[in-house]
Amino acid sequence: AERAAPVPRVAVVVYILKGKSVLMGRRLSSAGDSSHFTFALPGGHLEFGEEFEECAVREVKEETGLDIEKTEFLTVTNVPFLNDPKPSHYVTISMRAVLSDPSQVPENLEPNKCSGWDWYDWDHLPNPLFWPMKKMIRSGFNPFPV
Ligand code: 8DG
Ligand code: MG
Ligand code: MG
Repeated sequence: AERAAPVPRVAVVVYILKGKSVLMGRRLSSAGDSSHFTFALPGGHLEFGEEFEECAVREVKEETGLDIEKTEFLTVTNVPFLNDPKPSHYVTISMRAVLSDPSQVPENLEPNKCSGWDWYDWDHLPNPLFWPMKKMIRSGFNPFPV
């Protein structure tokens, strides 16, 4: 059943770092409707009782088949999608991680939601980026360790 009144939800997204690259795929559906086909990170909704790290590991496994480690909190952003056909609002937790085994290859396990995963050089990110990511990067955000 639909909620009586909309509320903000918590999302966890993951910058999987490999050398100077991050894993992204084109979004095909779900919230952020107006930004269909934009490049975004793996991630999803925090479940009841879950740690951010657990959610990151779970969503990455569900969406890409990849096993990650060294999962770390980076930052939190406020992400309202008020102008979407079905308005939503997320408090988005950004995490970073690396592959447990660097030879692993991502699989597109949710082809209804994503066009496929690939690695993109941080200095040559693809366009168009999902706007929450674009906004973070424009404000100087960088997921790589200094
Ligand atoms: P789930 O059922 O697996 O829990 O959800 P999902 O289908 O995987 O959710 P999602 O849309 O992938 O992620 C939840 C929300 O997180 C999304 O609607 C908006 C917010 N979000 C951001 N930035 C990003 C991003 O870069 N990638 C993804 N996937 N979601 C993001 O604010
Ligand atoms: Mg998901
Ligand atoms: Mg997702």
